[in-house]
Amino acid sequence: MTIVDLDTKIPNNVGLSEDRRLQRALEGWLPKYLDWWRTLGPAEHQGDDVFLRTAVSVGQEGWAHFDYVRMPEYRWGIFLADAEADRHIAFGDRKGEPVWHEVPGEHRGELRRLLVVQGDTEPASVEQQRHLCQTAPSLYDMRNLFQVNVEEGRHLWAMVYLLHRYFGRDGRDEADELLERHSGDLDNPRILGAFNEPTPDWLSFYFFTYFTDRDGKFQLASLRESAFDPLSRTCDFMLKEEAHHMFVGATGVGRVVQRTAELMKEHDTDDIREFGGIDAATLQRYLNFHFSVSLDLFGAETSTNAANYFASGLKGRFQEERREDDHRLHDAMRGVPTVDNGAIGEREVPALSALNTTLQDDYIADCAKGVERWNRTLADVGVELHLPHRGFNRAVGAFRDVRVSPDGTLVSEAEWGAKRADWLPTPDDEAYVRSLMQPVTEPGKMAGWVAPPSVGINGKPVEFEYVRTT
Ligand code: BYC
Repeated sequence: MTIVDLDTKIPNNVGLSEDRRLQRALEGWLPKYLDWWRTLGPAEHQGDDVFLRTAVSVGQEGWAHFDYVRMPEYRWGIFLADAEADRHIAFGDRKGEPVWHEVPGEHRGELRRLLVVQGDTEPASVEQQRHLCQTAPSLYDMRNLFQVNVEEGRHLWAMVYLLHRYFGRDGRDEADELLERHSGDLDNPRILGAFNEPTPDWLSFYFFTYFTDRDGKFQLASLRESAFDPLSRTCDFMLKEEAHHMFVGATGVGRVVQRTAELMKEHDTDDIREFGGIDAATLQRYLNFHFSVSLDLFGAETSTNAANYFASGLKGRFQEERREDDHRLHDAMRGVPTVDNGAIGEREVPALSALNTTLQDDYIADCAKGVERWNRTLADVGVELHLPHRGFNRAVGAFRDVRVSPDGTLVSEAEWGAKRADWLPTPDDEAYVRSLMQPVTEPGKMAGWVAPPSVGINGKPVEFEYVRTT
């Protein structure tokens, strides 16, 4: 069990005080991070007490502490899950060899790239969400937003630690650049597409945390398999925090769906806007948007990058060790979607080159579970939500140059233009949703478009004062 040091400037269980150079370098990055947090973190409430969870340990029990804290004073720490004794590489050409505790020279560039892409998403999401605190539907929700935000900040720290510790000067430069790119910045944007989209309202936030944070779950789970042990242990611990982010998305959308169903029943109509609800058709369009931009985050269906990451042991598959195959995939084949001669089809390719599709399949199956749950709530009022076809509204991969309807039919540009407003959020939807975004800051009160949660946080009641607004 690693020693947890909570009394230093940077709480950690990585023995920072024994490596003065590294400690000084990270302490030098800290003020830059805090500047970024103050400028591009939550737009308000930075001076308020927020009831937050702080990671203080990595054990099975009691790894987190809940208390009021002002966000800039949050104790962002560096935590690696406990090392697994005698761990061996579970996949790829070096399967069975001992895992690495340093970065092999030949994989330096690829590993750095993976850390930078992962690290870049964390502050990006905080930037995307910075204005949401001004329109929170309740103090409970505002607190959950801030919890997600501070933990994305900690996940940035997790990647910055690895960059500083294992990549020398290049790593330090990359760590600085993680604070210099900004979501939506025309000159210096974030690396991946979905992280440059705005998150202007709470409906978008709930769908973002459901779909986009879930990409995070699957990418982190793949990186947890890595032969580079410090990355594996870092991701292992990040996944603990990530679970709450998906809870926020799943229950957030679930609560909106519940309110929608209640209003439809009460007024016996689909058109519940005049009663202050979000109609199912609008929910479907938001779902279509967030699902499709999140699918882009998996890269192209076939990818030599993904094949190389796997073969060399850098990035495995979701739940690699539970899979029943040889974990090397030299001879395995699988189908991937294609668009050929005006038709959507499938072709067989080496499974190694199709690993982005394999991860996407696992992701889609996981996404479908929430939709099933929401549909149980909607069953009473006779409507259903659906995940659109994987080719719908894609900017990356096989479908990037074609138009596909939500039910998976190739359509012409003209048909797309005519139907777009049925399939993706319209300016009218966005204006309507925005009109609902009136802040509710009285403890226990809830905006009218979303049902209250069934339980509060950490045993507190829903009406607890989760943020002491001043
Ligand atoms: N946008 O070979 P390909 C999270 C680039 S979310 C822009 O198909 P590959 C979180 C690609 O980089 C999880 N560019 O891609 C969630 C490559 O460029 P180079 C984040 C894209 O490498 C919510 C080229 O296109 N973590 O944690 O197989 C809140 C060829 O592409 C995009 C990770 O993603 C795109 N969407 O797969 C907070 C894990 N897609 O190298 C946090 C680390 C592809 O030719 N990243 N490109 O210049 C990876 O494993 C891989 O980089 C990707 C792409 C899966 C993203």
